[in-house]
Amino acid sequence: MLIKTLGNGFNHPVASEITDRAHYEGRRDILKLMATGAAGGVMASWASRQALAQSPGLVQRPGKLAALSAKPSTVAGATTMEKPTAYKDASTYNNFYEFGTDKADPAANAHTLKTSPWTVEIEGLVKKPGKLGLEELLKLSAMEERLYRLRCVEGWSMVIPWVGYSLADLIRHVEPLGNAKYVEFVTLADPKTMPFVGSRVLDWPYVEALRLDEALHPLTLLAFGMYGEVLPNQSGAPVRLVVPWKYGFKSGKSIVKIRFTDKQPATAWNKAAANEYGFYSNVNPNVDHPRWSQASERRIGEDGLFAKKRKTLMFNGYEAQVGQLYAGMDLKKLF
Ligand SMILES: Nc1nc2c(c(=O)[nH]1)N[C@H]1C(S)=C(S)[C@@H](COP(=O)(O)O)O[C@H]1N2
Ligand SMILES: [Mo]
Repeated sequence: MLIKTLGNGFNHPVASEITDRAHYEGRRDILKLMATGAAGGVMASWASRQALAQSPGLVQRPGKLAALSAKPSTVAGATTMEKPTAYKDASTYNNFYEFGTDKADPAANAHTLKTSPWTVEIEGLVKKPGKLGLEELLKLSAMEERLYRLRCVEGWSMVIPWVGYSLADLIRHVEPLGNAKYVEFVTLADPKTMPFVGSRVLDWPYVEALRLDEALHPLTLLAFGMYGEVLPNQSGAPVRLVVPWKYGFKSGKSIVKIRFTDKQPATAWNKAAANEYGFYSNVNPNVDHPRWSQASERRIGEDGLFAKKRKTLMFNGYEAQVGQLYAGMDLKKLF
């Protein structure tokens, strides 16, 4: 049996299946079963997935949500021919410093994150400030699936099928004022559920920001899911940003506030080490990190530790789509 219907209306693969079937390809069979009704049709409400998301276990998957059913994106550049990273790798090797600084820490610790109820507050230079509940956010635009490369500043990369919609759809909804030039993303900092908030690694909350035109670029994704399912906590549930042409740290996880400003916001990594992490942080193989090269990268799950690395591409391979945003800028100075 592939699918077990939980009392709370949640469908998910049983544990023994998960280990073998953690790959994206495998999921398709499961979805087919669900579509034919063989698995029991009831889709979970947002709240009812809590029980599962909070159970510790590295590759336990949160499951599907009707609101997340997505069509492949038609946005230019939103799909790559590259092979998606296995779910198991993408969900157990990442950064979410609120849960620890080791790559395995977020998957091991983020089960304490409480993702429901959740609101995102819209602040600053907009016509329509206020709070948006997660359900409102989910309904704001049509969900798309996008296969994006994401490259960490540390030199590893992944290819993940995200589910969400262009952040631009939310921005247009709240109507920025003429003097809004930047968009700041403030993420959750809850010392009760996030064991490392309070450590001195970073100045909490984790804050990131984009120039308004970067935020409006159709590739900038407000993501609610990955691999056709709700985001697992360690990947930034219930809502995060994905900015594929910038280093991973620009993509804030578990966002609680979006603020429109006229001044360039101070961002967490820039405050921590301004000489290492600039405001733009576009993936640029020609600008080394002061302590290491950025010319190549290791694809998680595919290349072994000693395998030949891949060449890192300018703007992480999205130059055709986003290069224009930086016309005339000295990207060595404004790194
Ligand atoms: N709130 C928050 N968001 C965050 C981080 C973090 O520590 N806290 N780490 C960033 C970094 S450095 C990377 S590489 C990506 C990793 O995200 P992933 O789960 O998509 O791999 O999340 C980014 N977003
Ligand atoms: Mo990163």
